[in-house]
Amino acid sequence: MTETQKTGVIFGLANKRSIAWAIAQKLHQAGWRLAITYQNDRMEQEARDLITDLPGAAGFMCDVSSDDQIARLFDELKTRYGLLNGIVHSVAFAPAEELKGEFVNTTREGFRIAHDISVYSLVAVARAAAPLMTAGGGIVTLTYYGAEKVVPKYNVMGVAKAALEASVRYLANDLGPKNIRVNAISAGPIKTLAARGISGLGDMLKAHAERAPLKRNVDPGEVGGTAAFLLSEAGSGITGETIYVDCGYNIMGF
Ligand code: NAD
Ligand code: 0WE
Repeated sequence: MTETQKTGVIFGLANKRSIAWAIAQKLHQAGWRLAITYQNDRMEQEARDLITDLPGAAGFMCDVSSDDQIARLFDELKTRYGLLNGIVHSVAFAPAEELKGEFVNTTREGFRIAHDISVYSLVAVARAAAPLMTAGGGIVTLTYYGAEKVVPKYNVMGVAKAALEASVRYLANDLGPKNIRVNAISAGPIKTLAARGISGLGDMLKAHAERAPLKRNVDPGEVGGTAAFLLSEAGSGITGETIYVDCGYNIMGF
């Protein structure tokens, strides 16, 4: 197994509800060797307890707002693994105040932070990873419908996700010649840490389940399965895309 085993790096594990964790489990089941990153020492214990459950997986700290930490992480990954086949970017952040009132009140600093953490980090990670992806590979990020239609209170995150989806296309063009594919998964709403603070999330989940063709909400395992598909040979012809894993919600006009 070892000589054909693929190695992947997953950014954005906070707890067992994280989409990153659902993706880690599916990739692990598919035979991948995993490096999993968490943001800081506050998240370390919970992340490490989970990572221990996946034999062969290793945990690393990386705050993606720091060029230094990204450089050090990839130095370490290069020493440890040499070659990388897949990257999962499951990171987003905007200051809490920005997800409360109206978008028109977005501050300069809130706009900057949202784009730095949620968008630029993908570009930085892709650039650092590409030299280690010498056999080609895949990069997957997570987006949300608020990128293309107004979702009240998603505000600057919607604008950041639009920039993220555009970044996926530009990265796909740059990295395609190296046989590195870059795609986004647009997931329906899921009750994770990043969603739990949102007032009215319960109502949103209910409305989503009522309007979606599948008449239910998406399961994080379904997002994980799609990430594993995109990073597998089965996804070899797909790049620059945003794939919806939302029980069909986005296709409805009314
Ligand atoms: P989560 O809170 O479990 O994951 C978000 C992660 O981002 C956390 O692990 C957090 O530590 C990390 N993060 C934030 N700032 C960081 C930084 N500076 N450096 C490194 N890591 C940082 O929540 P989630 O719902 O699993 O979110 C994962 C991704 O999925 C995000 O991009 C989110 O926008 C996207 N998404 C979520 C939903 C949803 O409804 N939950 C729907 C569609 C897309
Ligand atoms: O991308 C997200 C959430 C991203 C997020 C969440 C938080 C909460 C805590 C980014 N930054 C922060 N900052 C914090 O301080 N989702 C797709 C989930 C989500 O968030 C919403 C949603 C949905 C869905 C916010 C408003 C409306 C809907």
